[in-house]
Amino acid sequence: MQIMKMYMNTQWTNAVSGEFLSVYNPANQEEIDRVPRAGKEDVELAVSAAKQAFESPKWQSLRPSVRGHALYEVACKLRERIEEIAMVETMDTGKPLAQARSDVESGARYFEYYAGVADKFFGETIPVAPNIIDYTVREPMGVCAQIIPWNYPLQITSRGVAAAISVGNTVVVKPAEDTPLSALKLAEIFSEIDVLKHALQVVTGYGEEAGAALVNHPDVNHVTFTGSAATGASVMISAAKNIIPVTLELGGKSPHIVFPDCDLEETVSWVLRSIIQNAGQTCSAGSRLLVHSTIKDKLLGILTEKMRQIKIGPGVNDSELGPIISQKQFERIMAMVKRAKEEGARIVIGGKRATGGHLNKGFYFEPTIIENVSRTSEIAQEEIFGPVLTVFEFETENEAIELANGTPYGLVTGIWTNDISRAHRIAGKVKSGQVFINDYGAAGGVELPFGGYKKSGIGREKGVEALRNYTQLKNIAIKIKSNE
Ligand code: TXE
Repeated sequence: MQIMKMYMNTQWTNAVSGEFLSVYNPANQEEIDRVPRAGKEDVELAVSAAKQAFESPKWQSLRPSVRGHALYEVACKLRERIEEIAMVETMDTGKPLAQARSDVESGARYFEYYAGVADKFFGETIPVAPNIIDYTVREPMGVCAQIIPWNYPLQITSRGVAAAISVGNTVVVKPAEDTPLSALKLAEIFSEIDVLKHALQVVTGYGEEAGAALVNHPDVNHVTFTGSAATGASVMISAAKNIIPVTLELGGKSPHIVFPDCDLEETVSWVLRSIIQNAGQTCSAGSRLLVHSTIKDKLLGILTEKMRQIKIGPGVNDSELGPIISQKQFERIMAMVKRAKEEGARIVIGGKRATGGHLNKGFYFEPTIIENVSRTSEIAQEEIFGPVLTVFEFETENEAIELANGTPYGLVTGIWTNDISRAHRIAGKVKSGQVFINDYGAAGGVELPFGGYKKSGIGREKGVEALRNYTQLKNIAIKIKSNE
């Protein structure tokens, strides 16, 4: 067990109160580390350091290409330390090591990508009148606060931090209390790079304490939040009081829509992967299977067989399905499945805690398929955040679209058909921020804008689109005097 410090103003510090919070390995519930339990005073120091860093003449006079080059150095250092940081992420989140490695690589990709756009996100000239030259410039917001969840800590921290810094902001990160370690590893990397060492502050602590203090701080100019819709709403209320913009990436209830003319093997493999990955604790998890009645039984037969073979266990053991992050989250999944059963749902496979040997030390949930549920029931409507797939059958294209759109969320949709006209028709009608046709993920796609319709969020992250969040537009008009 290690006692860690947090990072602000280039220093490693304890909380002003001297208090700590414990960090547990979800695979066995053992305490692995303690990190400072930051409160309002610590947030005050972190925001003040970020503001000072932003306003410093050194930061203000940096060429964008120099910032970009420094971000590229972060990417290189993440890749150099991939094994070490992946292990930290696995111990902290419980996720399989292969997934954690892929998360570190994605983190590196974000830094590499935003390193490249640092000097390529520019304004426009606007034709107004012959004697007016009008142009726009994109200026950084200032101090950006980023509240990170526990499901993809390093990836989500990297995507926000890299984008915000690439266009000249400085950042205060508040990682989730369950998983603060990889953000501190990232801070270690920043501390080694002269150009960037003042630009990032990492404050560890609880959401209601450090998180709330951060999003309410009057010197914060933008908030990025990834987490639950309920907390997202409260973050938005805080931001409203200071009239600052928010980017919210919230939950989902994303559907796969499967037609009889799909490539069945390929479809099954992605449906499985999108609900098993990270034990279903993924905002874009494909948690609803909408399948045409004529292939439902065949598809469920293959899927169930594949689910039976999933290797469940601690992430360090090369498993495919790791533990649920915490007892609280595990109980939430159990309770939702129980309520579904009470309402008459049929459990096709799973539906309970996975036990036996070392599994008893963590909270593991069996890969689960549920059917025969009402379209308005909780399990059909609400994010479950576990490896639980709910199945619905449809007859017509319109019914599939209605089902797909029939939840409060709208993050991702997967469409599986070889009829390209049908795929395009549906892509145009589903209310979701991202649509995959005969795929689900587009190879990670740091380049692609990502975000939700409806309660899945506000704004877009990833890609060049994200840079709109982190800049404000200034319009400048110059009158040209006539020489007559
Ligand atoms: O989320 P919270 P929880 C969903 C998923 C999950 C549910 C609950 O359905 O089952 O949310 O998870 C910080 N002011 N997602 O309770 O509370 C907190 O410290 C400022 C989807 O863990 O939203 C953490 O850093 N910050 C999701 C972060 O918010 C506050 C990922 C997320 O915690 C705060 C995670 C406050 N008042 C959960 N209260 C996704 N979109 O991927 C908490 N926090």
